[in-house]
Order: sequence, then structure tokens, then C-alpha cells
Amino acid sequence: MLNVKRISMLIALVVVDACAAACGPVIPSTSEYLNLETDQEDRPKTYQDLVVGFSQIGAESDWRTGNTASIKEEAERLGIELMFSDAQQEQENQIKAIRTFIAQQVDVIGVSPLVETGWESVFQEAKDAGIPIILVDRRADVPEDLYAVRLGSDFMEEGRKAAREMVKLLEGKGNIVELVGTIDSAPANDRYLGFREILQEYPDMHIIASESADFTRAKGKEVMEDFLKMYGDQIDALYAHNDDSAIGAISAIEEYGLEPGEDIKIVSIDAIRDAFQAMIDGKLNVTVECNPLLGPQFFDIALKVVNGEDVPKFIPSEESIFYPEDAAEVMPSRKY
Ligand code: GYE
Repeated sequence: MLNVKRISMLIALVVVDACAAACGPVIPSTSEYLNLETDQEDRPKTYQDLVVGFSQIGAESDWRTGNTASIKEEAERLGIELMFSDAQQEQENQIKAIRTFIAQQVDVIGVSPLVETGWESVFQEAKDAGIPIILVDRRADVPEDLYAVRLGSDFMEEGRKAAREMVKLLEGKGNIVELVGTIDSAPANDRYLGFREILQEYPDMHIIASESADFTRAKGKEVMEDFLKMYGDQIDALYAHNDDSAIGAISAIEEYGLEPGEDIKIVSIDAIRDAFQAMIDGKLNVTVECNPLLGPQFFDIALKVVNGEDVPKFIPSEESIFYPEDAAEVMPSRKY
């Protein structure tokens, strides 16, 4: 409601605006102030004011379920109204969810894009409606003005770290098979490239096969079975783009009659609890951490963005690398 103080401020602004053309462009336009007045917003929003739409990819891995839990728990803790949509691995469903959030006029939209391409028009629709997009976890291949900020991991660096670990395990020499993540997803693209960037310095290390396992255990097992049929014990090592696909592959290797972690060295990414168990059991050699617990940082950024505060375009999550010797000690503290 307009109080006396606000009305007099408005009159003063109209007067100021009348002079704006003559007095120069430094004075903000009346409409900017009028917008503020009609919105009745003269204080920054708090968490309890926020309505947030979140478009999640699905539940393909333990990483993803950890990520979902972190977002839901943090929204609950902060008293944020969260509209959560699970796209079940379909980009089409994510696009529909974003359109619904726009129609519902949420304050901010979080999205983890399944694949890199195909987001421009729907992000533009959000921008036109004045709703900021925050990319959580995966990147989208769109011009920078179509999203406010990306929060997530440096997937190229994860690929490089995995390669450096592989070089150590194989002492610079051997045949590697690779389980790629979801085709056209940012982590699959970058983990593929980052790994090769390091490997090119080691001419005796060869990637003899590379196929997508879609970040799942079921596909990891299936594709590893094919690799074993084709190459058998010529395979010295496996590079899996995530732990779930590595765990699927571990069963395939055991069923084939070889020892995972011994006959075939394995490096994967994520650092889920089951990867720690696999390291304790001697079946996995290294896991490179990719942190899914992004809920707290996401809502912190969302509030800043909604309140017009400056945020960097990319905010990296903190990560490390884990080995079998530390697995038993670290495992109890793992939350995903
Ligand atoms: O590594 C994988 C998940 O986008 C970083 O998606 C994420 C990846 C993660 O399915 O397990």
C-alpha cells in the first residue's frame, strides 16, 4: 500500500523526471522507480519470500539422487517454496517444466541441463519474462546473457585428474577402455576431452574402445561386457565417466573371470559411497570427486541474483581425489 511518504516520493520523482531530458541522463527514469513502487518492494527478499522452480535431469546415478536430496533438504531448511520437477532423462520434459515455471512466475529457475544443446529459445522465454536462470551442475551451450550464473564442477579438470591417475596406475603404458557419460552432456564432453589432453603426452597409452554408458550401472555392465568380448585380457584399464557405470563394469569384469582393480585398473569420477566400498574391496583404484551437494550454494546464489547482487558467472564446487588406502576412514563421512 502507498503511504504518505511514498506518495510524496513519487511526486518528487515525477518532478525530477520532467527535468530529466533537460538536466541530462544521469537521473534514473521514473518508470524504474514506479516499478519498485507498484511491486511494493522496498526491502531485499529473504529466503522465505522465494519461490524457486528446479528442473532436475532424473535419477540416473547416486550422484544425482544426492544432488536432489541436497536441493530439497536445503529448501525445506530455509523455508523456501520449491517447485521440483524430475525430467526422467528427457530434455523435452525439462523444457516443459521451465515453461510451467515461467507461467507460474517463480522468482528464479534452477536447471541442470541434460545435454548441452537446444536451450536457447526456452532460456530466452525466461529472460523475456524477467526470470533469471541458474545452471546447476551441467553447462548449457547458450550465450552468456541467457543465464545468470553456473554453479558446478570443472569437468575438464576432472578428466585431466582421472588421466593423471591412470598414468600413475599404468606407469605410462597400456590399453584403456572408456565408458563415456550421456552423449552431448557437458560432463561427458569435458571428461572425454580433459582425459585426452593429458594422455596425448603418453604415446604408449592407448584408448582402444570408447562408448557411452549413459552414467548408469546397467549400461556400464552391458557396454563393459561388449568390450570384454571384443578385447578380453588385452584391456589393462577402464576409465569410467562416473562411479555408477564403473560399478556396473566391475560386475561384468568379475563375471568374465578377471579381477577388477587388479587385472583391469579402474579410475572413475564422483566419489559416491559405493565407490568407497569398491575401493575397500580392492575393486576400484581411484575416484575423482565431483560434489553434488549443491543445495546450500544454489539457494545462496538464487537469493543474491533475485536481489540484484553481483555474482560471478561461474562458481566452482570444491573437490578432491580419493584412494583405496583412505577409503575406510573417509567412507562414514560421505553423504552421497
Ligand atoms: O558425474 C553423474 C551424473 O552431471 C556431474 O551426472 C553430473 C554427472 C555425474 O549422472 O554421475
